[in-house]
Parts: sequence; structure tokens; C-alpha cells
Amino acid sequence: MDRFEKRAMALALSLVLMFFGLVVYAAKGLQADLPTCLPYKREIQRGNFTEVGPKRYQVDAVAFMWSFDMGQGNTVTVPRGAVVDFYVTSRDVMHGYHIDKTLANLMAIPGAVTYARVKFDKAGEYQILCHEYCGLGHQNMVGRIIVE
Ligand SMILES: [Cu+2]
Repeated sequence: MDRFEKRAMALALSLVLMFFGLVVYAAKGLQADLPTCLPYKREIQRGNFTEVGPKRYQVDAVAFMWSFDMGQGNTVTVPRGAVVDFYVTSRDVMHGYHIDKTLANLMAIPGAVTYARVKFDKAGEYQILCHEYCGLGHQNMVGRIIVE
């Protein structure tokens, strides 16, 4: 192997290791909760909103053309400081579930459940947007989280 080839291979390997290290650091050191896919560990038939403890909530969200069912229609209301676990699935085609002003950006996939935990420190209205083109009514597919 040519010495330039060896240097290029060493550089490529060190970059891969550096990127891997940064991903691990972001996940563990910065607590950047990466969205996970939990296929078949839970099944969600319909939307549901549950209080599971003091300022702790669970939202089962079912996306479908062209709305989100979260147990109380497409809007949930929580107090400021609430920690909410979102479990998201789809009834028909692939949709998106992006919660505005947060890092939560999930896919809604038929037959699979995606998960994210969000803490709402600021009062206000957070829009939930479908970010996967899912058909003619895609632009109307909006939900809301109201933090009081
Ligand atoms: Cu959609």
C-alpha cells in the first residue's frame, strides 16, 4: 500500500471514530434523547391521553389522513413543567410527528410505534406538524399541545 493511501485510510478511519464518539457524547453527555422505533413492543389501537404521575403524562397518538388522534381530538393541554411521553403510530400511511419548538421529530409508521419524551418548560402553544407528504390533505394535518 502506498504511503498516501495509508494516510487517507487513517484519516477516514479517524473521522469515522470521531463522528461515532460525537454521537455517543450527544446521546449520553448532552442527554439528546434520540427518537427510537419500538416495533411491536406496544400496540396502539386508538389515541389516548393519560396522567401517569405529578406533572407526568403519556400521549398515545394515532396519525391518519388527515389528523392526529390523541384521545381528546388533536389537542392536549398540560401544565408548565410537564414531562410527556409520546408514543406515535399510524393507521394508514407514513406520517410525520414534529412538535414545533422542541427536538421531538418522530415518524408515524403503520405497524410500528415511535417514542420521544419532551419536557415543556415554557407556557404557550406548540404545533404538531405532519412532515411527511401523505396525500391531498397533508397541509391540514396539524395538532396542538397547549402548555398552561
Ligand atoms: Cu400526514
